[in-house]
Amino acid sequence: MPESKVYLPHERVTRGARINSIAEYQAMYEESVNDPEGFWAAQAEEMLEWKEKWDTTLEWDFEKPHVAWFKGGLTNASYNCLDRHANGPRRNKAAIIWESDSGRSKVYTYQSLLTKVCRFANVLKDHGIKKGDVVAIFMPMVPEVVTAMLACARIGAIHTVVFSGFSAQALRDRMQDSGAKAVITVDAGKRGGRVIPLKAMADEAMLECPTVKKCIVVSHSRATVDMQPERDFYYHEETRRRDISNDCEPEWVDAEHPLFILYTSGSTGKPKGVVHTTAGYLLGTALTTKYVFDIHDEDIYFCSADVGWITGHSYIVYGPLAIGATSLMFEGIPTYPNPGRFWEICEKHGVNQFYTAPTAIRSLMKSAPDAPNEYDLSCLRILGSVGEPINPEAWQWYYDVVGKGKCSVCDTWWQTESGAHMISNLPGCTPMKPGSASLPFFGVQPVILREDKTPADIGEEGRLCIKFPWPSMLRRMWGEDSEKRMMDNYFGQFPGHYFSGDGAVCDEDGFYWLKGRVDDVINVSGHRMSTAEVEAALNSYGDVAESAVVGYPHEIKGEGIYAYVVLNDGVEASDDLRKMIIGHVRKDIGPIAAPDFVHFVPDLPKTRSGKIMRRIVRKIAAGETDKEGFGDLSTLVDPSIVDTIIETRPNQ
Ligand code: 7RM
Repeated sequence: MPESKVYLPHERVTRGARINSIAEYQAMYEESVNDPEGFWAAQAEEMLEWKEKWDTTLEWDFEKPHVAWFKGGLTNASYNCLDRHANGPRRNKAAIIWESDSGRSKVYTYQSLLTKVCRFANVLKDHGIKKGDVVAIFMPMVPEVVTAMLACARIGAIHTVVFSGFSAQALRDRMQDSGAKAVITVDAGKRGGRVIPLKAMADEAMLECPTVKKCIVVSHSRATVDMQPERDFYYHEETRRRDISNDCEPEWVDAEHPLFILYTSGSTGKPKGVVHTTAGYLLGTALTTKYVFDIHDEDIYFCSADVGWITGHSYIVYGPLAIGATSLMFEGIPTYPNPGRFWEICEKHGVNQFYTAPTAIRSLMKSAPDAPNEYDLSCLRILGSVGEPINPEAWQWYYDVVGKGKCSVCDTWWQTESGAHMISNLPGCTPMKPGSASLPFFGVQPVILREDKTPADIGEEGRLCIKFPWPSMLRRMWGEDSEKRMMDNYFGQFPGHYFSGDGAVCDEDGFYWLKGRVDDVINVSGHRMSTAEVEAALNSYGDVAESAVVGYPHEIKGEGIYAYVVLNDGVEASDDLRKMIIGHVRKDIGPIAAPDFVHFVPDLPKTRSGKIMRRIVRKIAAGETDKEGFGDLSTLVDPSIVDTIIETRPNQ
């Protein structure tokens, strides 16, 4: 491991921080792992409000796997995020500040958000949605997306937010898999000045989703849309109805009642529906928001993620609102109308905590390295990073130029499945080593294992596993065979442990260094993408015989998508065909899955058992041409194909 610089938190961050000495962190961490049930029970009492207390704090068996926290307890996520603040001194505090693509902003107080949520919850009930029903949400970053999520939570319906950058077909797949009863969408989305016809896409998806009986449309862009009678209703018309009440008693649900499903990519072609439950998830997001971002009551917190991803769920909506913070959400993109947009927002609203992804940092560092100096960023105290390992250059720019050397950079490692931060420095106490996510959060027990399941040594790379349950962890996979899929994906590889899919090293100070995915999942601009999923899309194109997709190092995106494509006999490779194939993947999955490279090859390097030798295609994609480093090629059916592929590699 390279010798790294170490930075101590600046005195202005430490002063007033909830935890400002490493000894205090250590003591609390020890307590959390020596008596996890006692620790989490105390936190659950302090951080959440309960209609009724739970019977058992924890049930668990990682061999099955089975995990339940706070069973028998009754609560409601919407109540915890809204009512308890709206009924107290935070009544008129901003819950959500919404900044539009074009630079307008709107403020929703706890009180006003509660009323909106109650009215919309009543609308949903009126349309037949009840506890346990699944509601798909296909919306961009408009304020109503928060209302929609919390309205579902209020009545015990399970939301499944589908990223608005996905295609109609991706939406269809997720609505079919989840058995959604309704979909909430907008007429059209606006991003970076572009208009995306979301309602029309939902229409296309609904053609093949017989379970979806209702579609509620938020009017956002004044776009004309087709409205099908009995099925489609406008949000503004429904929520303004005179027979709709301002009050809606929350549905008190068991702690383990599902709060939402979020689809994420695994190593197979089909996205998995990760199920999160109410109390544990809310507790995990609330506690991490409190300690990792050290949010105080007067702070303004800005997370630049999209609500279509777990980061938006946990750190725009549930975590911040559960602790009564002000959460700023931004409709647009970092480079429109110019690459100073984030910094302009930070200045305009006096942002204290800013949370974004390394890919955005790299892109802004490259396109406008001095832009942060043109704005007053003196309110910033904490700079968060998430989605992939942050490279030391990007870390340094974030720390020096954005943070002026006076902010803590918090590198937060976690996953859709973990629900909340797992490994991160705490801003007021943990020394920062650029590129290391540093130390485990309270209650998190990581271990690094070798492939033979024995523990790796200090400094030795292995697989990052977790050996004890944490409240915000996924509970199951939506759909059939949940236990088997949980075993296959997470608990089967290292019996008795949750396996994250990431490689990592732990150094002599106990700091964790993440090394990226060790499975067939690639990380493109912080978005998880399964290579098998992109291959399935490529293979469904008529002229394509087969394909192999791998990630390759990309300056801005972290990893780019490199596709090897074998065409059917008699089909000529051409630039037009390449464009058509890329267009097909965009339509099938969405623009984020479009290959950066399509390399037409006569065949793929396959072993006698028919497996594509992935390490070879990975190396060639990364630009390696020296076969010496390729390892043993003798098991290939036709070793000469390797030369052909190297010779035909297009220039980047
Ligand atoms: C939150 C999120 C999860 C995968 C995970 C890692 C990678 C995320 C970091 C990171 C190194 C980080 N959820 N990852 N954060 N790697 N350092 N701080 O991204 O489900 O979409 O992706 O992302 O590989 O397994 S996710």
